[in-house]
Amino acid sequence: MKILLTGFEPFGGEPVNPSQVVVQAIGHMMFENVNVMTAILPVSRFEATQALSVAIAQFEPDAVMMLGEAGTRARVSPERVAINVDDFRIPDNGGHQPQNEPIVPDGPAAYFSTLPIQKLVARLTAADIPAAISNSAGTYLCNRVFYWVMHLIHSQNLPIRAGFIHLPYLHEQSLNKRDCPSLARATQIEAIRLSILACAE
Ligand code: PCA
Repeated sequence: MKILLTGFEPFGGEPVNPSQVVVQAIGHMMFENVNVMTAILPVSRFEATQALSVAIAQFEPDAVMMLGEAGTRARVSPERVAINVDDFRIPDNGGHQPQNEPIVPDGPAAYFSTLPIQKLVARLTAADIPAAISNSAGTYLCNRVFYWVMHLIHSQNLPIRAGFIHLPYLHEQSLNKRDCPSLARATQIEAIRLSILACAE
């Protein structure tokens, strides 16, 4: 089985992005029966979706697991749904800040994740890793790439399962913030290793 695993570069003034750290660590691991390909996406509206389209065309994966940072979350959060709206709270790294614009004009309002999100939460929880399904991926880059990939799969009828998982801050990011949740680097890496194994079953 081939899985494309993606993360994002840092944004919003943060020195690192947990999704980039996790993707790079997983990229060095060996999996039995799973061929993991990785890509780090720019936090820039059109470049991010372009990079994803290229990676999917190149790798022809069986599954796409996209990761991103959600700094306010305390848990690893498989997302349930992607919605057809770009409404950026802050400009992306390319300076774009669309307000209330469709990602795909005339596209459907939303797509559900086709990753086994209940199973992922159960596996992580069983491994003592805080996890919960999230019902909103926001309206920034993460929701955008999630929607974009689901639309590509549906419109081209591709045999690919796909979804998005948000990660909390790493401890190093929360140290200078008051009462800010975070998870250890090793815990986040293990969460995604277990998620890949669960998806490959
Ligand atoms: N998180 C942002 C975009 C990049 C990232 O890692 C988001 O949640 O949309």
